[in-house]
Amino acid sequence: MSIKLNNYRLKGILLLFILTGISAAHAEDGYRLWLRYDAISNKSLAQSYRSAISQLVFPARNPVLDAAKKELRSGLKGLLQHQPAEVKTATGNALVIGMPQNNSLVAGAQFKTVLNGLGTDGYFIRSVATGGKNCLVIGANTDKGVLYGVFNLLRLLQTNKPIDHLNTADQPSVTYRILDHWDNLNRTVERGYAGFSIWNWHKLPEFIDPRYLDYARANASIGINGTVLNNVNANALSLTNQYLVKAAAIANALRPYGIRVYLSARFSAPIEIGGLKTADPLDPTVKKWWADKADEIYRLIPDFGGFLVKANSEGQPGPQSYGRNHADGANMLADAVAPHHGIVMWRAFVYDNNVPDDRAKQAYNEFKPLDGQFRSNVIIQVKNGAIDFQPREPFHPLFGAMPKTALMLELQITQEYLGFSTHLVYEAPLVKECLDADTYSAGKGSTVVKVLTGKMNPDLITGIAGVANIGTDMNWCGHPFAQANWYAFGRLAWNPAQTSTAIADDWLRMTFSNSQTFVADVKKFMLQSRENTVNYMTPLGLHHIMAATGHYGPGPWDNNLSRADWNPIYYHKADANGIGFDRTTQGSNAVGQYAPQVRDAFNNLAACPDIYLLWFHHLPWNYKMRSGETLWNELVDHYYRGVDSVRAMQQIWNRMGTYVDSERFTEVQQLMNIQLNEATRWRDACVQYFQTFSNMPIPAKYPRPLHPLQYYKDQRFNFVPGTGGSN
Ligand code: BDP
Repeated sequence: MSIKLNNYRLKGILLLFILTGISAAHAEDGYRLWLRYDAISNKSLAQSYRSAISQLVFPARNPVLDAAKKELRSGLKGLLQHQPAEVKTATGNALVIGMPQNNSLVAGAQFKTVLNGLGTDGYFIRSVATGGKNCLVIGANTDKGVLYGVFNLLRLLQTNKPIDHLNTADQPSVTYRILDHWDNLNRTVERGYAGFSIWNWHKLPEFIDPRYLDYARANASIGINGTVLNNVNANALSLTNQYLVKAAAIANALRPYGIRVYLSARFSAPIEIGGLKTADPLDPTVKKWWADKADEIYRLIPDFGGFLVKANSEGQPGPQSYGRNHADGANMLADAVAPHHGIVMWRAFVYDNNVPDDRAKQAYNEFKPLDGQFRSNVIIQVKNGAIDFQPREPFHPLFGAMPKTALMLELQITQEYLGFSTHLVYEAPLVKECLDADTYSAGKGSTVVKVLTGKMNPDLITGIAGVANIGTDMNWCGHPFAQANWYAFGRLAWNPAQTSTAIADDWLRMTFSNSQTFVADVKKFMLQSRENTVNYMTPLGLHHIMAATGHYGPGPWDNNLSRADWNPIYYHKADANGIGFDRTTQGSNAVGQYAPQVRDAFNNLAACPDIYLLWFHHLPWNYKMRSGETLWNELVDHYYRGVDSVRAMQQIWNRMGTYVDSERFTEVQQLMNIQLNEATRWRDACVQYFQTFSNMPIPAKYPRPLHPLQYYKDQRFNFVPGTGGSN
């Protein structure tokens, strides 16, 4: 008896050991992102996958194909607990992967047409019966296409999709799909909320942090093919040989995953590191300096992507400092990289405190007259809205207004204005709102996405950029759900037609669980989450009312920064008569920058959507809304609704413990508590502040604010992340 008991005890200890071993190997700290590759729990499904992929034909003779093969092998091993036999020619059910030049099946006549339409990055996946066996073929014209195809197959397995009758072909809708890192050489990250920069400049070039490879894998899995390593507020030192050698080491690490490296270039670098007296773009010595610099860079990084430039904006130097315009500056750099097939991404985020005009109008005013004057390897990088990555903005009027100029969309993945990394905000709906907006620039249906994807002018290069939310935090993005924004960015850059729902669905399955209940419930609140945040921060078209310093929390009363257009009161214009920025034809006439149909829709109160109301109109507090309520009551209602929806989200999440590992479950719970507190602060601060102008009561049905207005005004937050350590 006692021997038996000991035996049980031993077995128990052994079991415990194995279990802890397993969980330690897979500590769910979020590091694995959406590439977790845990065994598929549905046994019969896993078995059917195994028998469909009993053999593998995958000749891999270069670094990109090697990377794809390695990923496939580790994915299959994890998901199916199985390694298919590798064969030269399939003799059973097989996965056959290749390009026409290295695989006779892919080279066959049946795939000619599909391959012709795939371009460089596309791929097809097709189930075919050949010689009595079933083969699943992934084919592409290039190794990169193969890489993307492999990741797509893995996604199908990870999300438990059928793979027996596949017939898909896919290719990206834009050429340049880029992450912009606002990372400084000292490893602080401007507007970064997930730790320090992942680029370890001090230890480069010798030390290649394994994170670089996982970063590359994650990006390749969603189709991202470029990364700008350094902040747009650039330090000229990043263009010195000392740092270029380090950038080259990163480029080498990322290359097998199809990712090219770009650098933000400080326009005055010829003076700062080149010893020249001027950075005038028309000066021959300056031109030569940049041409030589480009040659030097390409010697170190043969596939260097090009430059990103923030010029004459927020104190950055630029061509205007020399009486030249943006085209002069961009073209000079474009000429320097053109012989190497590089591009210049020139930002349109410009506004000038000395120009007594609505900030929302200034980018258009400066860039529109230059339409058609940029070199063909220049792409103008335009933020989704005309102010600055706000929780909600109408689309930027430059989209559609420069038909002869390549424009790329700039999005902000990092949540500078969306609650940093403590608020759960799924950004795909925000992105879609911009992509689907109709510019009417060439009649109905001239959507932003058509402009971006070259449908309006096929001669132009195309791209989408997102400001990264990545740092050294173990889970990369600070909030487990912030990973969804990195993920969704890549998926939408690849294919803007995908829905927010479909992307959330995939991400949840890959990141957490394939359980129907889990996916359905959590997806629902993800899709709602951005609207929640708009409600408790900036409802009805309000914008830029966050605390002026550090942009953390509400600060609608702030009015002490040196520039008028950095202060919240500039934007909400609340007074005894009402609230909102009059951008109508009677006001700043920012509406006049849109095509007539859009202009009229925004200009006329009867047509202006409620979501943009106070963006375009200054209205009295008792203005009667569509709902029949006064503007004041409706504003208050949005703030309260926003907070309530955070609570609703918490309630759903609290039921999800059985589907999620305890680490991430608890982490999200704790972050949601922070979000609830901060949302409540936003609500109570804003409602009471605006009440000082409206002099109208908070309707009795709502709970009273937790503290008086002065309490919120008096709060100071030191060391807010993302400000480079300056406060
Ligand atoms: C603003 C950020 C600032 C950036 C700027 C930009 O607050 O840190 O430098 O955008 O895009 O939103 O250049």
